[in-house]
Amino acid sequence: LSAARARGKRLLVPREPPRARSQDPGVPPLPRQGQASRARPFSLLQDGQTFTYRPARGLAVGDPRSAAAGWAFPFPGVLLLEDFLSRAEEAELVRAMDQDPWKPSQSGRRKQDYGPKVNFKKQKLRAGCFIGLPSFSQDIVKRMKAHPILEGFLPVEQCNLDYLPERGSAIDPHFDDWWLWGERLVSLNLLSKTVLSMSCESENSIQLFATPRQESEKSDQTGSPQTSQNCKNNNFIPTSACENSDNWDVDHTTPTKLVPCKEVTVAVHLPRRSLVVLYGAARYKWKHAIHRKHIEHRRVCITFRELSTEFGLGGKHEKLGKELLDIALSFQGKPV
Ligand SMILES: O=C(O)CCC(=O)C(=O)O
Repeated sequence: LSAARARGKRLLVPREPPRARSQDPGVPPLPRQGQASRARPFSLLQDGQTFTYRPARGLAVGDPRSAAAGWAFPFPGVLLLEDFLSRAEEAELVRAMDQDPWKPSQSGRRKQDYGPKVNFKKQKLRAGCFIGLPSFSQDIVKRMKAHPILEGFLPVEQCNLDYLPERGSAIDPHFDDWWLWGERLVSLNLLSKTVLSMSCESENSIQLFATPRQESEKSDQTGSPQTSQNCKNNNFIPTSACENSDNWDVDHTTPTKLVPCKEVTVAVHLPRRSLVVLYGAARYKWKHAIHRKHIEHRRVCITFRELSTEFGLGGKHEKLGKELLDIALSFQGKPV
């Protein structure tokens, strides 16, 4: 455990309670408001995928074919690493998973769980028949921890999900539990690309900024994201772009406008064999979902979750947390 985590401190962004804020979600203070708005109709409800996340810039950029074209806002809390696994590693992983039975789950999904027995409603937790994460995850966990954002990441649960278009597989917009699971949610996207759809139910507004001409022109016609070279192939160089602190030059002359959060969705394109981490605002302020229409072929997702600070050193349930971590990190598990 890192020193900060050992003290039970949040490493990345302070978690805020789910209360209303005047301005939202995760939009850092930028230039003065009240600049002239562009006189353009803005009926986002017709189009659920209005903004696309651009990993290289940490921005959600208006879809060029929608009314949001020409507008953008900073979207912190997403780390996307392309080509996290090789094709051979992907094939081997899926082969290993397919040797164990998949259980039917909600919304046309199938699942395999490696984790403690939890009753979220009653906030009860025990090891149950959990004997650890699977051996095939040991190297993956080691590799992901090499990334600065995942420093000290100790997964206590792994959930494999299997999506198929023929089953209409999807997952509705949701937050992952806040009592048990810690800040960072780490997912590997295997076998086919998909889109993680981010939405926000807050009553607040988002401040949009008019994008410079060249920013809009960078939007590719396929809707696929542009990814920073620095974030590719695990050769991570922590530049400001990768850290989501946008280097797009916004000043007080940039036109701005406020739009209701509820009308905005952000598409995070997940390439095959990529790893995505949700943390900070993207974890606590935005719900995430996979829509049926974004499952074109079989897709397998592996999500790793860490414990919340309540279960860490100095936390109320430190002893149980340690016990579960010892089990998880023995890497000798089978699905529960
Ligand atoms: O399939 C995914 O990428 C998302 C999975 C998810 O949101 C969950 O397991 O809670």
